[in-house]
Amino acid sequence: MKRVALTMLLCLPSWMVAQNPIIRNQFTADPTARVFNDRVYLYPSHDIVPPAGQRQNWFCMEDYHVFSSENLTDWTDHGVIVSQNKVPWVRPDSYSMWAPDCIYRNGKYYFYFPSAPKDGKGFAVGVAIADSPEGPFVPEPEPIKGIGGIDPCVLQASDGNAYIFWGAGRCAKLKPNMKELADDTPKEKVKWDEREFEMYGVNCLKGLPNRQAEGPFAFEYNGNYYLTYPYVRENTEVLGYAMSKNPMGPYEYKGLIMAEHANGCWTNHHSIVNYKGQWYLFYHHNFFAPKDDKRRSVQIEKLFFNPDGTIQEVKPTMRGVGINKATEKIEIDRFSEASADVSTAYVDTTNYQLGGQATLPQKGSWMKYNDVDFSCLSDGYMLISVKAADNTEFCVREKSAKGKVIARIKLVVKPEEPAGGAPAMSRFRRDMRNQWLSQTATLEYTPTGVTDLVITNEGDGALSVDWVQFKNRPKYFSPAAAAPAKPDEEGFIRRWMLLEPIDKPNSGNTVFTDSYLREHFYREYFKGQQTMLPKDGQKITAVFKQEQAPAGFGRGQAAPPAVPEVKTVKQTLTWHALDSENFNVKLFRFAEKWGTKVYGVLFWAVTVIDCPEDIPDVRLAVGSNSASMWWLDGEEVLLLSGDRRMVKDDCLSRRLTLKKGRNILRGAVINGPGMSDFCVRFLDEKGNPVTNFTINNSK
Ligand code: FUB
Repeated sequence: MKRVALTMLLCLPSWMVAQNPIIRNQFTADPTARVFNDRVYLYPSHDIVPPAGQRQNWFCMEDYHVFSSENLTDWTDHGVIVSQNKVPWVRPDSYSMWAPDCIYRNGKYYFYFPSAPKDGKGFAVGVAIADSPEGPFVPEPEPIKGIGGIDPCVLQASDGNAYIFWGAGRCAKLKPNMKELADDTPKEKVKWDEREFEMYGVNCLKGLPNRQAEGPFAFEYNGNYYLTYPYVRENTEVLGYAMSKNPMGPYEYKGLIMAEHANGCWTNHHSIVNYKGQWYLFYHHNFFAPKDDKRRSVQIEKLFFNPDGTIQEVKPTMRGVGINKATEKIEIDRFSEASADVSTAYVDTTNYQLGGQATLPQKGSWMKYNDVDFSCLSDGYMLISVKAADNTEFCVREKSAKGKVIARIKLVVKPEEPAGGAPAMSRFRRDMRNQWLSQTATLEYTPTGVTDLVITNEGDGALSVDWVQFKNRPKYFSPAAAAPAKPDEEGFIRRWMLLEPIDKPNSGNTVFTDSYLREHFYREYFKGQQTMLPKDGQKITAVFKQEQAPAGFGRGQAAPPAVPEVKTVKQTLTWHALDSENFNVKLFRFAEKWGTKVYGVLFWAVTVIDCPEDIPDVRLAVGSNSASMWWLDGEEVLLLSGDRRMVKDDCLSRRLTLKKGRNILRGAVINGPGMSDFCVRFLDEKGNPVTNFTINNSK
């Protein structure tokens, strides 16, 4: 039984979206959010595309789903809870399951919903009851007597009573059974369009702006009752509110919660909820169907009160609420704020689900995206999807348009190649103008915790941005562990003391002849170069004479001039005790992280091999990129010259003995304008890896 329940749970559709709209698997409107059992439950109505012959160009809804979330980012669809063909009093082909509400009282969940009754015109309101917020809900056989209208909302007041409000601007007390209006509910005759109706309850919108008012949402906070509701101010709906000291009024109008939707979406409908100390406004907009305002989607914004209890107006955003992990692909065009000149457009107007892109047209344009969590990023870089027409420069900054630079990117259009000349370095091919590019950028600064990102256009051209993502670099090294290391299964030695790279420009790898290497490896760069047993974090000062690199030094450059200029170089460098994640020790990555240069450098590596007994007749087997030299206990045992790739066991030493106790293995690796790494192991007479020793260099 348990297994069945778990399987069902695992099958529930769920998704992660810390942006608006929040529900991505269907259209949703008229959201009522409630907090039950420390989760937010969302009871919206469910817009569908009308089946043939049904409610064309009108609201069309046949059932209700319930959704829930613990963090307003991860949402689960718990499926259908009530549908038109399972409610005894609802006309099964009416497609009129409009805005609902759900409340918890006396150990039960009461789901209130309007629909078209079988035996009449207009709308009635019914209730379905469940033991859990996710259902199953059992509908009452009859609608609630006395309520003619749509959009029920139940207020549980601190006076102990429950009051029901509905779209006709009425409100009445409920009986404790929550299924009937109180016996003393007043009635009045109301004229509408020359017709006279008998209305139950009181007119709570009396004296308030109320043109085409509907969708009331009433709540209590800090001794005040709030009646919030959509009405038509000019041509389409706004969300307004009124306050009172009594649940049934009279209410005094206070102002707007949200203005009209800028794109003309006619309706808005909302609820207000406090979750974990923050107030939120749930509302709807037709982002996923911009040409059809009867197909809507739920959005959320934070809502704030003024000290006097009035509500601050809320601006709709595409950002919504919820926290994005920096390592997610963040649709940054759904910004929380932007300079007035920033515009957005759908990426693909045949598929609105693909979202949008934002254009920052000029120097000074900016957009802010709040609440990005960097705690998942340690050694990171940035990927950003951008489109530009010409050379441009932009930054991702922290918190504000003047904030700390996280990454800076210059997009430089490659100039026409001069005849016969070397191609200029460039990041942006001419034919890639106005194309979407994924640009990679190193980080100048990595924020910590949750912060806001601001993209600033700092160049001369327009810039469009689609998404941004921060990625952790693959881990190449970790600090050497305290316990002695063993060679890996293949005998490779992965624990090394590595010295930050010494500046040693080489005009190319072709210069790595035996004589060149001997001259440069035996040159003294720092004291104790051939004898020291460094400690983790130990600093040394390297002072040495160095030939100046020829102007324009780089890949494919001709040999240096015959009589090079010589200068004295002084560098303060640190030793790092590291365990390599790979069998080959990636010096290039080491230099990226701890060095000032990655090309034209010389690395020193030391490791200490402790043997329980003499191990005779072993050979040191090394592969390195580019060239390297190796010494065992001060004696040169191997030179890998020429322009090499790192290949396992590329060169083997003569027979050696690893003596009982401590053996010091030292290596120097040099590179030109290319990668640099090495792999080292000992092989026995049969070519099998030697593994019966430990490596203890961190001591
Ligand atoms: O969703 C159908 C109707 O549109 C609702 O009942 C109204 O509040 C409006 O949002």
